[in-house]
Amino acid sequence: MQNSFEPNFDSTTFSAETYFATQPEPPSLQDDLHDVSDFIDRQIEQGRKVVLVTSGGTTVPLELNVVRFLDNFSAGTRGATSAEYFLKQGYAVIFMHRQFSLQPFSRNYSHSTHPFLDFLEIDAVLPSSSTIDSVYPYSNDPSPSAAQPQITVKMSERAALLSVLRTYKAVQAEGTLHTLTFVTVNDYLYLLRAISKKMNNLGGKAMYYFAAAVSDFFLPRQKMSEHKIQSGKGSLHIEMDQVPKILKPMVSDWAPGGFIVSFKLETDQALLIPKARQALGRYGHQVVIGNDLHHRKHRVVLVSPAKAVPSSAKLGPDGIVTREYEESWIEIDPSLSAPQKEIEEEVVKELVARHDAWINRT
Ligand code: 9Z3
Repeated sequence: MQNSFEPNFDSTTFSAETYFATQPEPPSLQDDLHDVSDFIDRQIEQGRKVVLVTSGGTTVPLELNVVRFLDNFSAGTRGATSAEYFLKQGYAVIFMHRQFSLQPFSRNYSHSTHPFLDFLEIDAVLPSSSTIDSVYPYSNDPSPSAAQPQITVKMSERAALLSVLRTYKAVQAEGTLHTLTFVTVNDYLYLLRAISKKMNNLGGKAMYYFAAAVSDFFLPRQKMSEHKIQSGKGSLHIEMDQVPKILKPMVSDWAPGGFIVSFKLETDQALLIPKARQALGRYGHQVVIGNDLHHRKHRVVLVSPAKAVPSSAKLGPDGIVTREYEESWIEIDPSLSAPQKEIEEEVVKELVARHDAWINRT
């Protein structure tokens, strides 16, 4: 008896060209592109390496007047954390993220895990007649007897906040972080194409770090209902098309000069290496980082083509050499958590070393 759900697939696949020829350009694209182009030109003048970090999940709207949508799992932790470490390594960062997902620096004070109101205190010099109401008045118009409140940061939070704030201000002063947002998978694809083509002017100094969780399926505009899908007629059947595999045009057309790192997310760890190899074999980019959902904060695997084709390389039946791949695991002690230790620090260090070696390759 079949005990697991096996979806049915047909072979309808949109090529990237068909996708862009049939799906509408987001209204904000040209403005976004104008700003990001200025940023890239400035980095070229200053000779900096630039990394495009994508982060957060894409949505797939089910209606034109959207009420319902499918979403992809991602809080944006991987992308936002990695962006900070790339900045630390001297890169300029284009941070392309899902609207309202985590962002570099402010991610340390997320409203759900570390709300900033909880580490602020109201200190006041209390007049002897004061009541709790005069210190914490609900009104903005305290009575004349009220103490003059001062807002301070709890002692236990100060050192960490100062460190985050200093780096944040330094990055702002240097102008090395540019953020822009997407919501739908369509926004994501259009932005990615436009930014990568522009970044190609950086030559080998461009790195792409695709940590966003991108939908594999979408509903073409032509098949979408204009208004909210009505209930009351039984179950809902939606047939979705496959999102084009954008790593292919990335490598061949949009960003052939860049160093490209993609992520592979699986829930079955045994699939990580085979799927990562498969992606490298298909698209020919530089690194796939395999992460499994439950251990992604402590363990990842970097898979890349072997440096030299070894003598043991096999000739396939068509005479093509079967590629050989290298894997290196990065692990941190699972008992340590942010901010003590973050795996992204090690991942970024390793990628920067590989990017430099790749720039200097003969
Ligand atoms: C990832 O695998 C990211 O590491 C996570 C990060 C989404 C797991 P969080 O934001 O999670 O820290 O909560 N991103 C890539 C996922 C993806 O869509 N990969 C595609 C695939 O696996 C290909 S690039 O097929």
